[in-house]
Amino acid sequence: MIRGLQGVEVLVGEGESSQDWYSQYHRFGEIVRRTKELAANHPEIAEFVPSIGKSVEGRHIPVIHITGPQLGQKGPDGKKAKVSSAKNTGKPQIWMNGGQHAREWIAPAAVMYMTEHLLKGYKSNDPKIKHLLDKFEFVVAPVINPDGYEYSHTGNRLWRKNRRKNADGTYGVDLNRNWDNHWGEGGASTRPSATDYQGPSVASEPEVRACQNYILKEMKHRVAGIDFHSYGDMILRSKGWTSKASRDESMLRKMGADMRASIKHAKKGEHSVYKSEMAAGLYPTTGSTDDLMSEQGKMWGHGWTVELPDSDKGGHGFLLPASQILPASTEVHKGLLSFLGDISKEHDKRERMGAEEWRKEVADESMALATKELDEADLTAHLAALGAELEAHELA
Ligand code: 0X9
Ligand code: ZN
Repeated sequence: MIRGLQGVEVLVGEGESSQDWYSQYHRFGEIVRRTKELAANHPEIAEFVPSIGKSVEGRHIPVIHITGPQLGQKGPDGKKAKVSSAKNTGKPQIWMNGGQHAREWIAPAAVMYMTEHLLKGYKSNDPKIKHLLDKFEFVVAPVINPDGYEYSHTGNRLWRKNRRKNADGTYGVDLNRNWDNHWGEGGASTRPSATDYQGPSVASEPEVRACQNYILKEMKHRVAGIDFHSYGDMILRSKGWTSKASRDESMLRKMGADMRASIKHAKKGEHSVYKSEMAAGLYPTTGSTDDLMSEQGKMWGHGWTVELPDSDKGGHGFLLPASQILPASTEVHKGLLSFLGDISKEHDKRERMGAEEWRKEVADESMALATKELDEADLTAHLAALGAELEAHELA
């Protein structure tokens, strides 16, 4: 209970009227303004990057870097930081983004909430958050599809894609089908008018190129990432382009289950029940963010997709009422802390064992898990056959 109260204090005690800010959805400009303001109010632990690239219509896509203070401290690479900066500190980096799909308004809102909680938690000496920020550097992009997001406010509330003018006169590429991972291999449409149009070529969209370049070129110490969407209450792990399990399945499954459990326990009686599953279990897609982070990005903690809820009781689809922003954000924030706690443990283990040994252990555990499941499936099939045989015998 005390911990719960502390959370509230962090939000109310800051003079930025946080509770109010999360009582409505905001336009892109306001989200950028607030991100900048949050960074300015926490200069020792945050750095606002105004643009990692521009959208089709020319909007700048900003990110915020967040980490424990660096001045004069030795980073994990043994080098002393020359200036106080929250950017490129040498610490393991975690990417988070919202707003890849325009209409999924809860994603930018929840990402802002989590960002704010990391900053304010550090300031108020929350031990868990302090530990995480001292250890990791976060790179957060609240809205990576600003044109689509704006259009969902001004044109069509249910718009999903960006605002590219396609060759046939229709609009929009589904950004989450356009990334440089197995692009064009299925699970996406080649029809420009389709909501899941993959685009004319791989990474054809400037929004995708901006994020992809930043992740692959600027984030040299990337270890994990989460792409927030809605809706469906889901924690989606690798892989997304094929239903073949990842060689890291044992670790991923545990992380997903832990995250799910911590959301379930976020607030007694008033939580969403998330499912934890392989992304391709929902449906396989190609050209998606999560797989790019795991594969091209080689993040050992993988790329994930989280599908936020469509209400406490279900039924609003993408039109989650603004009154649900805080409940949905609070619980997913608990999930994020669990996710980061697990990443932190694995990180320590990996440092202790060495990357190669660690990788081997995770792969061995995953293999054992698969074998056990095969055995169990065999046993189930065997028992079923036996049952049928007995039944036939009885009937005879
Ligand atoms: O289809 C998507 O892009 C995501 N779902 S949504 O309803 N928000 O559109 C899920 C993507 C999951 N990841 C992969 N399949 N790779
Ligand atoms: Zn989505």
